[in-house]
Amino acid sequence: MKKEKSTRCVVAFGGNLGNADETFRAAIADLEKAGLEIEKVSTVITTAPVGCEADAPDFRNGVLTGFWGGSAPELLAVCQALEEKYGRPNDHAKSVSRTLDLDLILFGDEKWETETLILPHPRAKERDFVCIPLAEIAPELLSQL
Ligand code: PH2
Ligand code: MG
Ligand code: MG
Repeated sequence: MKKEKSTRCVVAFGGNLGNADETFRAAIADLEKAGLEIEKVSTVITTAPVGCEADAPDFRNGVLTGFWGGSAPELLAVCQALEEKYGRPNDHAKSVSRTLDLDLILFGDEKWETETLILPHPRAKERDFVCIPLAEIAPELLSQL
């Protein structure tokens, strides 16, 4: 059940290096330990790389919905710490293959536009690898992208 004062949010996860499904399982368990109340996790799908180097391996992608008791920047910080924990360098460019990418897509109906956080995620609605899994678990949120 949804906790009082918590915000329903969407986190997308992706990766194309190492055992991505195993990394996702571990990272989602860590998100729960950090206080994210997981509502639903989508099926993980294999997707062709978008905007990456020509020889980049296929990605595995999914999304989850959950409830978070803190702020959006606090959840972003947890996501970034987990990206590092699972082997992704901090100064990583968008186009580079990675073990784990955790992107905050929606945080309630909050709009953010800072150096480090833009919400809703600015590219999510053009990305099938976000929209297809989101349509599976929370189709009512697609219109908020
Ligand atoms: N992430 C990117 C760039 N390209 N392509 C796919 N298929 N899946 C991703 O998660 C992805 C991407 C930058 O975050
Ligand atoms: Mg991303
Ligand atoms: Mg990212």
